[in-house]
Amino acid sequence: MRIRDFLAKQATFINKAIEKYTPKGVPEKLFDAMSYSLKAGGKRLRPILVLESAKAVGKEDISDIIDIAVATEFIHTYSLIHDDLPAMDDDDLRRGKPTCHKVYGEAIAILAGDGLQSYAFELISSNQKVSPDKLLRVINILSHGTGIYGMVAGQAADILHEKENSFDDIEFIHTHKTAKFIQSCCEIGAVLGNAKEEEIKALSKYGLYIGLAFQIQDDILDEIGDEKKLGKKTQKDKNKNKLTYPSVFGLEKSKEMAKDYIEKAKEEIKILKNPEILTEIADFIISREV
Ligand code: GRG
Repeated sequence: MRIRDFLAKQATFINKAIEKYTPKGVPEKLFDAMSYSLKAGGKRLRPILVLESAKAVGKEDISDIIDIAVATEFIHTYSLIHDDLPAMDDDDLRRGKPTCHKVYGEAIAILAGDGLQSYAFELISSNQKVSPDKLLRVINILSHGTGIYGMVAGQAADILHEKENSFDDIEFIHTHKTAKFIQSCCEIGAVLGNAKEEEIKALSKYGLYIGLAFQIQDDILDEIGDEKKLGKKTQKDKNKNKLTYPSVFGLEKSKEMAKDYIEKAKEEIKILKNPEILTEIADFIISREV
């Protein structure tokens, strides 16, 4: 099966799981806003990486960790809702649909994001099948990768930076805003798959490298991507004078750099029992158009 078909099948599987784990019994408008953004589509890459990383180290039955994979998509959706707010990127369209705050207003959109974030950790800590020590490690990895040492730090740097065309700035932003979360998902899958420490390290590096390549590809798509396919406006970063790989290194060099990261990622996972799918996911990251 081609990797695109495989990923589409996995996304359908994750969508069903999202439906199952979407929190019930919350005020109606808050529920509607959370569920609107969760159902708006998306590649579901982060939960897929959790599950495929676990399988790559030999886990065969993943039925006990699906809620944990879903929790990563809840965090991702929160970050997109907040990223689209007027105070941040100020976007009207996401995944081809009006952004959460355009439909439900800013206050409810902020709360929907907050709710998804905290519920993600409630969901993980409520898992009864994985041992408590493993769950604690998962929570530590995820909060580190998405919080003030990861995604939130990167978002702050992205907003606060003064454009200097410096490699250090752009590397910090991309590593923290995007790559660390993706890295966390691969590490979490490794931990849940009972990986040895050297395998966790290999998946951690794999995650970091594909995460960096992922954001470089995002920058490239912002520059030359198709608005219809992407479901959002392009050229936004350029118009806002944001620090991106193409703005610092040019388009061709950016493509080369993304490819180099993908080669390094694939090299790292050669030691794993089943590296095939993750190898194909790595290649997909820089060939994707959405
Ligand atoms: C703490 C108030 C507050 C806000 C935080 C941290 C943050 C908001 C936003 C940063 C997250 C962000 C937008 C990073 C960019 C990463 C990126 C390329 C997102 C798009 O991911 P895809 O392509 O999206 O996986 P789909 O739609 O496929 O799920």
